[in-house]
Formats: sequence, C-alpha cells, structure tokens
Amino acid sequence: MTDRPPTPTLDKVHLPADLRRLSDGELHKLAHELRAETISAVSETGGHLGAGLGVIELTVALHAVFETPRDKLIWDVSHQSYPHKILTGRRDRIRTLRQKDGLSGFCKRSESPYDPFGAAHSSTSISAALGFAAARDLGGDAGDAIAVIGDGAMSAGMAYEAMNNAGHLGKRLIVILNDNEMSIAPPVGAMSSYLSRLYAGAPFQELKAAAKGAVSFLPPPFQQGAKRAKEMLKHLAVGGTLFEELGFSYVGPIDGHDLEQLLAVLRTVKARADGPILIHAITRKGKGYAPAEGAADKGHGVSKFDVITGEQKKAKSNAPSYTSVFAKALIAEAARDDKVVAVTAAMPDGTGLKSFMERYASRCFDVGIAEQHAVTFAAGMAAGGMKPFCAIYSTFLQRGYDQVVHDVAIQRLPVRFAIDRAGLVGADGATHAGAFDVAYLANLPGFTVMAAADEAELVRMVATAAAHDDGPIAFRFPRGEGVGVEMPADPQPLEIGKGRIVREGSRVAILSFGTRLQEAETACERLAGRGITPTLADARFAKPLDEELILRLAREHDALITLEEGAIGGFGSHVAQLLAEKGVFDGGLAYRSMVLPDIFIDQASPRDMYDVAGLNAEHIEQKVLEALGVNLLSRRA
Ligand SMILES: Cc1ncc(C[n+]2csc(CCOP(=O)(O)OP(=O)(O)O)c2C)c(N)n1
Repeated sequence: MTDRPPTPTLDKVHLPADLRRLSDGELHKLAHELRAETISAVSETGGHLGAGLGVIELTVALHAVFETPRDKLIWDVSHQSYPHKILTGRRDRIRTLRQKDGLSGFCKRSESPYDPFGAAHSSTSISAALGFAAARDLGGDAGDAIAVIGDGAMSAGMAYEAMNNAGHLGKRLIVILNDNEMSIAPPVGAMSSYLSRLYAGAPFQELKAAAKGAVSFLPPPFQQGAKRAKEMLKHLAVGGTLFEELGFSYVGPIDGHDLEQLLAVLRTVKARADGPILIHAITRKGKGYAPAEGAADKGHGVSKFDVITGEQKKAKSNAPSYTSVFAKALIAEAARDDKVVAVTAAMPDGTGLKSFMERYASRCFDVGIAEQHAVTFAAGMAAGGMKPFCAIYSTFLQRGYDQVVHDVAIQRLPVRFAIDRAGLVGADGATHAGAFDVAYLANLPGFTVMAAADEAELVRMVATAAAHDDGPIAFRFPRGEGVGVEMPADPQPLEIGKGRIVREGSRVAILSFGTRLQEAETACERLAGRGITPTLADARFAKPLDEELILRLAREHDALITLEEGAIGGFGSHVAQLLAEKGVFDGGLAYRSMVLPDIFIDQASPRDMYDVAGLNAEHIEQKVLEALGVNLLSRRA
C-alpha cells in the first residue's frame, strides 16, 4: 500500500452536490487533491492515467457548474473518467478499477446515474448528447447535454456526422473539445493540424471570440480583452472556424487547466447558450505527474506503478506477444514483396505496426480513429494492385462492418485483415471483447477466415494471407503472449481450408479453432487419467471449412465438440450447419459447440473471464464427459 496524500477537501465530497457548496478557492484545492487521488489509485490498479490527469480541472469545473446527473455529462471513450468516478460516489471503489467485480474502466449506465451513456469506443459522445438534447426538447429527461471529446476522437467520421446534424437542428448542446494534441499515439491528419493552427501563436480566447462576435459567450472579465482584440482585428480578414461553419458557436481556445477561466466560461455558456456551442479547451495529457507528462504516450495506459519514481511493474514474459510476432512476420513479408502495405486506425503501438512504420514509412498508414475509412482505403489499395494488411482489433473492426461487406467482400478484393485482441481481453471488459468477428466475417461469401492456435501458426497465417489474392482473408489472434513454441524458419503458406490433427485418439473428437487449443491439450491430459483419449484437431479455418476433416471426425467418433473464443454464430455454427446438411446428425452423433455464452462478460483477468464463459480446460473436460455420457445413453436406447 502506498502512502496516500491527505485529501481534506476531497474527503468532504461524496457527490457533486457537495462540491457545488464549495467556494472557487476550495475547488482549486479539490482539483489538486483529485489529481493526487487519481495518481494514487491508478498506481494500485493500472489503467488509463494520462487522459484523466488531463481533465482534472475540467471535471471539477463541469460538476461545479452543471447539475449532474440531471445535466447529462458524456465522456467520449470515457477512459478519462476516473476523476469523474471519484467525484460521483465511487471513490470508495476506485481502487477496484478494471478488476473482477470492481468498477469498470469506462462509463457505464448500470454503474452510476452519473454515467448517462456508456462508452469505450470513441467518437460517440456528440451523437449521444444530441440524442439527449432532442429527447429533452420532446418532453423526455430534462437537463443540459454536454459531450467532452478529445482531439483524437475528433478524427472519426461519427463526430462530424453528429456535428452536421447538431448544426442543422440548432438545439442547445454543449461540446467540449479536450485538445491535448495526443491520441494514444501523436494524432494524425489534417484535422489535427487544423486544431493546432486554431491556437498556434494566437492569444487565447479574446481574439477568436472577437473575430467571430462570440464575445457574449465570454465571461465579463474576458469581454474587455475581447473588445480590445476586436479593435485590433478591424482590418484583418479572419475566417470562421470549421465548427462555426457547421453551425456551432465556437468559444476558445481556453486554457483547460485554468480553473478560474473554465468556471467563468462554463457559467457564462450555461447562462447564455441557445444553440450548439463548442468550447475548445487546451489541455495536457498526463498533466501534473512528471512520469506521465514525460512518457511518449503521456501515460495513456499504464501498469501498476511506483508513485515516487513512476516505474511501472510489468510482469516478465517468457514468450513473445502475438502482436509482436504478427508485426515481425509482416515486416518479413514486406521485405519480400513491395506490394505489401499496412493500415492502422490510430493504433500503431497496439497493433505492432509502429515497427513496420519505422522500416517502411511510405507503405504504412495511420489513418486516425477511422476504422470505416481504414477498411475502404485498404479496399481501394487492393483494387489498385497492392496487398493491404488492415490491422484492426476485433472489437474496433465492428465499426467498419458495412465497409467490410460492401467495399471488400462484394467486390472480392484481397484485403488482408489482421485481427488482434480476438476473444476476451481482460481489464477493458465487455466493450473491448473480440467476440463477434468470426460470426460477422464467416457469413460473408468469398471470405477466408482463419484463427491462429499459437504464434508459429500466426506466422504461417501471415504468409498465407500475403499469398492469397483471391478475395478477402482474415486471421485472428488474441491479446497477450504466445505459447513459447518453436517458430518456423521459413514460414510456408497454409493450404486454404485445411485443418490439422494435433493428437489422434478415439470416441470423442475436439475440434478447436484458435488459441483454446492449449486448454484443450490440458483437458486431454486430464482425461487420459480417466482412460479417455480424445482426438484433438486444429481447424485453422472457419471458412472455408475443412469438410473432409470434419466429416471424418464425425464418422470415426461418438462425439464431436467444437471449441472457439467467439460468440454464438461463429465457427461451431458453421460446423453444425455442415453436419446437418450432410445428414450426420441423423446417425446420432453427439455434437457440442463451446462458444462464448450469450452475455456480455464484465472485466476480470482473461482467465477469470473464460471461467465465466466456461471455456477453460476443466470445462472442456466436463463437456467431453457429458457428451460421451449422453451419447452412450442415447445409443443404448
Ligand atoms: C473506435 C475506436 N477505435 C480505437 C479506440 C482506441 N482508443 C482509445 S483512446 C484513443 C485515443 C483517444 O484520443 P483522444 O480522444 O484525443 O483522447 P486522449 O486520450 O488524448 O484524452 C484510442 C485510439 C477506441 N477507443 N475506439
């Protein structure tokens, strides 16, 4: 346990109503203590540190000025919401963040009335806030709707779709652009440069407000300065900001760490806003904690750490991570073939493509938080003769689904999808689970869908994808470390639609798709003690299925069990469909399909989450016994 700093002001605040009784001077102290408490808590739990530290003053000011939870405060992504959680009745559980049965690392409606809208995927806040505003105006829940969105999240199309609609509707809506000039990695794109230009070298809000006549939204002390600035500007032509062109009143830029300025601006906006308003606040990610401010990612995601030194406690690993194996294999393919290109949607570190980018800068594209665009952009490159690898986490690829169907699959374009974070991911919880990709890809005509059972298989799947020009192909692999298997020196492409037998046995066959294979191995070893020796196969492909292998397993065994780290409707459903069509069930095969259950599983360690899912070795062992028992009974009858 670390020494916790004294927090006399924070101790008085259990809910935002307590905070609203404090003087502005006390709010300063509160912000100071809230920062210390956030650092102390995350040092014990790990998690998103930098983003929360960047919005400490904003969090205090927003709860001080607005009547939360009547007013709806919506944090985009909501990885910056830890300080908000501390101020909204969850301080006593803040050290359970991201753990089993603990607080979620994101905002969640079921967790608190102060979280009016759940998030974790980015760029949804303006749409949701506009929805609250529309509902309010139609007699639904009263109160203001306030979206806080980062400059990184502003790179996604949804944010513009929402602003376009908000400008048209003209409803009272408050958007705070939390501009820290960082995404997870440095932000990319023309919009990011545009935002920087909005305040580069210019005095803060007086000048812009004066230029655009938004002086009335400034608190009185700033109005004087604005009037002076207006005089200066008389003969200058100053264009409107993009936000104004979209129908928003633009206020800013303001200093997002200057509590006085924030309180004054928010109070004025609250009193005067009569349409959509965008407040542009400049903040610093990791603010107030030197190790975070000094880190390349500004403390975006950290393990547990020592508060004094900032040193993170990372567990030592024996095997390489799947992500790094993928990146290395792709670099090797790129060295062999200059048509190989790579695309990431704002995740160069998470997908491992950073190292590819360092080697082949002109062949690697970070498109911003823009999965839809990433997919169609890759499709365009494929149509143009390149071999694009689109590296996107399973959960985020969901956002690009119509693009996968309409732009890639229907046109049979050879886009290669490298799907990281397949299966349950742990601390990020249900919003980040890679549960659905097999179901949503394997139902598409012409798609090839693979899952790696270990890191050697992953390398071969990269080679397979590189060699596959006949339509789209995807391979999935989980978060975390590989198994530690020997790596092929010269990885050869796999034969499309062919699985492999891992162990030959009798009576029962386990057909695994993906990295549950290791759990199945353990189950087989335990079953051997009971005299049961299952056949174990690695399907490799969910599409096309290895029909020959599957039918043989069905023919030669009393029971067949499929196993995968995905939702209902995936690999097992395709196998069942095949068996049904071929009339195999008519002969009395005991068939079981082990998939993720039909629930959203809350955060815990991946192992604990798979326990909830019933997909660990002991569950496989049970399933084998049950399938054999049931089968024996039914065949005797
Ligand atoms: C659709 C989607 N893609 C990718 C991510 C991963 N992600 C989480 S936070 C983040 C960066 C957000 O940057 P910004 O909005 O500027 O917030 P900051 O962390 O800088 O406060 C990204 C890319 C995500 N949450 N959602």
